[in-house]
Amino acid sequence: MTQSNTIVFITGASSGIGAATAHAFASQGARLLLAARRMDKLVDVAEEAHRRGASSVHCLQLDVRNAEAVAGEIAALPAQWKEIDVLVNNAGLSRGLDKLHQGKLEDWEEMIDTNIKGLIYVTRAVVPGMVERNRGHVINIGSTAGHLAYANGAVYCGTKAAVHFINDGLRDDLLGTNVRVTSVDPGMVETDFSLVRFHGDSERAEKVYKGLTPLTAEDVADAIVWAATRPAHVNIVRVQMTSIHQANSLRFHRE
Ligand code: NDP
Ligand code: 8X3
Repeated sequence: MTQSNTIVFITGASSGIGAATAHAFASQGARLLLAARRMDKLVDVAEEAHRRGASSVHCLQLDVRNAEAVAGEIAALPAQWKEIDVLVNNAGLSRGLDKLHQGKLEDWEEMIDTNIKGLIYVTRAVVPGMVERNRGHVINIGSTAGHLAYANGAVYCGTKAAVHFINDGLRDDLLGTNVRVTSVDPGMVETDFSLVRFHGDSERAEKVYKGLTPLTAEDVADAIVWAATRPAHVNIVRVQMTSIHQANSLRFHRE
């Protein structure tokens, strides 16, 4: 159970796993700091979080790719929001499904800038306060794609492999403090992920989930909240999870 004064900061909270995580922590009465670029969507998530029991909610319009904005917004948080207990580094995306020698540079750059650099910027801004207070928990959203690369996904898989090692390196860096570091690595989850990957092509996005039962955003949120609510001396290193219709990032069962 999360304490009602626990501050949970979730990046990419406007949709999918981030929004579900906000709602799951809201049901535990947490205080929520929600960040994403689309403020209108964040406001909807915040309203639902209030309905579900969040103690309070503060929304931040933030593009995690902008290092200056990340540092500035976090430094400028009102005093009552500064002591972040749980950081969920969830903001991320895939763009395109192409061979490396044929894809678009701007797609590769957007994924690297968001999934790797954005995660590092937010971590760099939030973790010093956790170390100072000697408490906190960083939960990074990795992927099965970070364990096993699939065809046409080299850069996305590479970004999630980077999250895997940044997660493990950070845990080592924080050894001797009471700050915990966890990676939650899901397989296929039905969210806007494929719609974003295919630049809004909904027909192509729907086909990704055809004939199988994917994970839901709520399934992943459940694992995130579980990891965050273990006793303070327990550090869950990694939660790797797939639906029953997926064995790893290459093998699926479709009806
Ligand atoms: P969604 O597209 O539903 O959500 C992605 C979230 O990331 C949105 O809230 C979006 O907000 C935010 N985001 C993207 N770019 C930025 C940015 N530059 N700055 C701030 N926020 C940003 O997808 P998911 O919920 O599925 O994805 C969440 C995470 O889960 C990602 O890291 C993804 O890689 C990972 N993941 C997803 C899986 C899946 O199959 N769906 C499986 C494994 C991992 P906005 O656009 O408003 O900024
Ligand atoms: C998202 C899961 O397999 O679509 O990280 O890349 S997958």
